[in-house]
This record gives sequence, C-alpha cells and structure tokens, in this order.
Amino acid sequence: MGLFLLDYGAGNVRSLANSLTKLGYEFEWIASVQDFDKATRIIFPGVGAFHSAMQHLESKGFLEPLRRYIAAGKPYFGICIGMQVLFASSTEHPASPGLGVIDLTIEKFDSSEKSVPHIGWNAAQFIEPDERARAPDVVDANSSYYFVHSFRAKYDEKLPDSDWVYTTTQYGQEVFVSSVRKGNVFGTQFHPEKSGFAGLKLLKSWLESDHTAVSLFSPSKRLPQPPQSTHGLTKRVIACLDVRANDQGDLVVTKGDQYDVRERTVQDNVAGSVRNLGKPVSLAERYFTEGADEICLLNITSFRQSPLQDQPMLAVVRAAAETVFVPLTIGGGIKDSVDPDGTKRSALEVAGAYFRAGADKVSIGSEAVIAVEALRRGEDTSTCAITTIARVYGSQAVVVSIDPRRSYVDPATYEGPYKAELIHGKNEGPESGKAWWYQCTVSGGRETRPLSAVELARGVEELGAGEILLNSIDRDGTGKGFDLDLIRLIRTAVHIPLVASSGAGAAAHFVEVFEHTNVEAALAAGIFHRHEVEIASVKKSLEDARLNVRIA
Ligand code: 1PR
Repeated sequence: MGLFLLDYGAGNVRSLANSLTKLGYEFEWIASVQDFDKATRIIFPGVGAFHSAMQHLESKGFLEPLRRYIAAGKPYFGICIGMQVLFASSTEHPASPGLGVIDLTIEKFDSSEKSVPHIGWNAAQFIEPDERARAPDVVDANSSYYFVHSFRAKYDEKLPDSDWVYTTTQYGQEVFVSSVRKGNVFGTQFHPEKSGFAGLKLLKSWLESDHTAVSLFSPSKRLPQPPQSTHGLTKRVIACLDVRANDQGDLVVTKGDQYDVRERTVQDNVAGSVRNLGKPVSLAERYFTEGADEICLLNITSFRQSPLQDQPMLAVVRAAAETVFVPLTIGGGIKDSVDPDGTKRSALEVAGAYFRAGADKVSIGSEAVIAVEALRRGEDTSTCAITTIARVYGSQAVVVSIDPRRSYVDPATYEGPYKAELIHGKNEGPESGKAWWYQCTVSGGRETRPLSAVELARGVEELGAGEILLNSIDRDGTGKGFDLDLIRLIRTAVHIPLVASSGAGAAAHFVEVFEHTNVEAALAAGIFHRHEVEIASVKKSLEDARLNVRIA
C-alpha cells in the first residue's frame, strides 16, 4: 500500500506514526511533490493552527499537488486541522483560504456557556440513521473519541455542502461536524491516534476499506440535529507522573507530600532518598491500559545538563508515545534555555522537540508566573513561552500548571490586594480564625511570588493558554480530597478548561469535585501509583453518580 503521511511541521504527528506501526502498516512521509503521484492513500494529521497548516502547504509547494490528488479521487484522511483545511475558510485566519473542497466556514466555539477549547472524549453521532447500511463503517457511534480544538464547523442541515457531514457531536449547546465523508475524502475533527483502542480500530477500518465502494456513497438527505439537553463530553480522569532523577541519577516516578519528594526518617524527621514509585514509561503504559483518559508527565527537576536533543525526558516521551494512545502532556522546563555548548533554545523550540517526540500538550509552570508578572507591569509579552507556543501549535496545546499555596491572613486587619479573593473557611491550630488567599509559587513551590492564583489564571488565559492544571501544595499527597474552594475560585475566573489536581485519596473525591465544581478533568498521582484506588473504580463511582465517563 502506498501510504503516505503529510507532516506540516507543527504538532504531534509521531502519535499517528506510532499508531500505524502498532497496527502493522508501513508508511512514508511526503517529502516532495512527486510523492503525491506515488501515494495511494494520504493521511494528514494536522494539529495546531489553521493558518500555519495552510502556510506550510503553500511554502512547500504542496497545495496544488494535494488539490490534484484529492480531485483525482485518491483516498485522503484529514485529522483535526487536516480535516479543517478541506473547508473554504476559517475565522481563525480569514486571510488564509482553505482548500475549498467543502464550501463551509470553520468558526470559533461560543464560550459564553462552556469552556473553550473543547478538550476531551466525546461521542460521534451518525447524521443519517441508515448510514451504516449505505457505506462501509469507519466511525463507531458507540465509542468515545478524543477532541481538542477551539474552532469547529457548526452543523446545519440547510448549509450548502451539508451532504459532506458524516457524524456530528454536541459540545455544550452546539452541534458541530465531527467527521466528513464523501467519495475518496474522509476527515475527523477528533484524533483517532489519541482515542485509545477505538481510535486504532477506526484507523484500521479506514486503511482497509474499499474506497471505490465509498465513492458510490452519496447521501441525499441530511437530518436536523437539534441539541440534546446534555452533551456527550465525558469528565476526564488523568494520571500524573512526577519524574525526576534519583540520587543514583536514574529517572524515576516520585511522589511528594506537599511537594517534598524525599523519604522522612521516623526518628529524627531527616530527609532521606528520593521516593521511587516506578519507571515512567512502564507506569504510563499501565495507566493507558487501565483506562486513564490522559497522562501527564512532569519533569519536576527541570534544570538542563544536556543539550536539548539529549534530554532524558525526550527519550521518556518518545518511548511512552509508542505504547500510549491517549493524550500525553509534558511539563517541566518549557522555557527559553541554553544548551551546555552555549546554543540558545527558545521555549518554542523546546516545546517543538517534545511535540515531535510524541507529546500532545506542554505544561508551563514557573515561566507562566514570570510572564503574567510582566503582563501586569504592562510589558511586552508577545514573545513569552505561552504566546509563542500557542501561536504555532494552537492554544489547546498549551497548559499552564499552577502551584498555589494558601497564604493565611487576619481578615480583620488584612489590607492587601486580594481582599476580594479571601476564603473564610474553618482552620485549626495556629491558623484558627484566619482567612486565606492562594499565592503563586515558582520552582516547584520553593519560591512564593506576590501574585494570586486568580490573577495568574486570568493572565495566562489572556496570553493564550488553552487549559489550566490546578495543583494545591497544601493538599498534594495528603489524600484529604481536592481543594474545592480553590477550584471554584479559578473556575469562575476563566473560560478555559480546568484540571483539578492534588489531594485525591478515594474514588469519592472525584465524584465530589465533579459534582461540586464545574471542572472538566481531575488528576491524581499517589493513590494510583500505590494501587490504593484503581482508575476503573474511579470511573465506576463516576458512572454510579450519573456522571459522563469513558469506559475504555
Ligand atoms: O516550573 O515549568 O519547570 O514546571 C515544573 C512542573 O513540576 C510544574 O508543573 C510543577 O507543578 C511540578 N513540580 C515541581 N516540583 C514538584 C514537586 O512535587 N516537588 N510537582 C512538582 C507537582 C503536583 C502534581 C501531583 C498532584 C497530585 N506535583 O503533579 O501529581 O499534586 O498528587 P496527589 O494525587 O498524590 O495528591 P516548570
């Protein structure tokens, strides 16, 4: 089979390559215009920004060959941006027209009633009840697929080219086109390469389907798809791996209590060796097979002693991406840095290396605080890590990890800037009678900064971040449950998706956080590493509580 992949240079294309290898297919990358003639199937796994994708196709001279390839009736499968480029245009960049194969426009989701980007697992519904009878099946309406995007084609059966619509999906109260299919062309807004076993099955079905039979398929009537009362987006359960070198220099998964990752000797409470809870790649694989919706790898000692390309975390990501087919977020050290030989590396370059290795999102911690402080001082932040990475890879690829700590004050006398953010909760011991605000820290909690978590969250949203990973130093490793006060505060401050983190000690804590706050995802580390609670039992508890979850 002359299977070719089109890489436009941005985003994680490695995962698709890994999926195909796992399925036993051989493929080549399109490197020249002549490859379009050799190809008998093309997959374009675009991630990121519409404009960057179109610009890349144009600058490489691939635009016309791709148009000709599609017009010749040869099988094309576009994923995410690879589907969107088929459309006439996108409001993401109106000056950059698409291929125009489908005469519809891509627009941004309405964020007035929901978080944008749309991130997570959602269902795909066939547009015609008898669709399956007419064409070889590719999408499975009973499976969930992984979406990550801010722009979408809104579904309306009266649109001129609505006969392209294969499936629709509902997010909030909007119904949008989640896949298109006509003749030789197929496209999905979701990422099959990140959709676990359901995604692998879809890829296999497309690769094995007889496209000449599909070309006979020309649906005649489109049905209206009025929004249902609830959408199909599931609550995500994320496993987090804090990775660092132990005292022997090996990379291990560790886990702290309130960010202290060293063993404590019982007698004199002296810090011992770094806690070792396993190997990062094998633990990531374990969590994938156990049904984690996403996996987060944080390099918690992210100082650089080797050139970017030799970074041990890059090797971890590459290896993890070969066996993990759900989204991978990589954090720690995503910032401008200098290699030992003096070569400067921008945060964009560092992030790019991780995306190429197989990461889907990068998570930025300390640098985000520095950038928002600069934003508050009125300085130019156009070259900060968040903004530059979001511009090229899309905001959905940029997570900001917040490490707040409670700062206790006497509410009667406090005159500081965060009066409106004070939480008046119950405290015991020396904090009895005090209120608190959430103060930002950098360098894994080692340094506090004069900035509140609310200000940071608002600032990073303005700079272009697509998601917030909200930790709590006070709750980390305690098993007391998520800090609901903190989560509610940040939830009301921003419109981007929020991941609750730190403190999970039981499956019930996941139910509690989803029932009492409107977060999109919840993350845990210690309880999963120590087998105290299994991911399956978390999902079961959520299902029992009538919360929407993906059962892998
Ligand atoms: O500042 O951009 O280099 O990023 C460093 C990253 O490393 C940040 O995301 C920061 O949160 C993380 N980090 C730094 N030091 C530590 C530490 O533990 N000493 N870990 C650390 C953050 C918090 C979560 C943890 C949850 C859930 N760890 O990752 O997994 O609290 O834990 P639990 O379920 O066991 O309670 P930069």
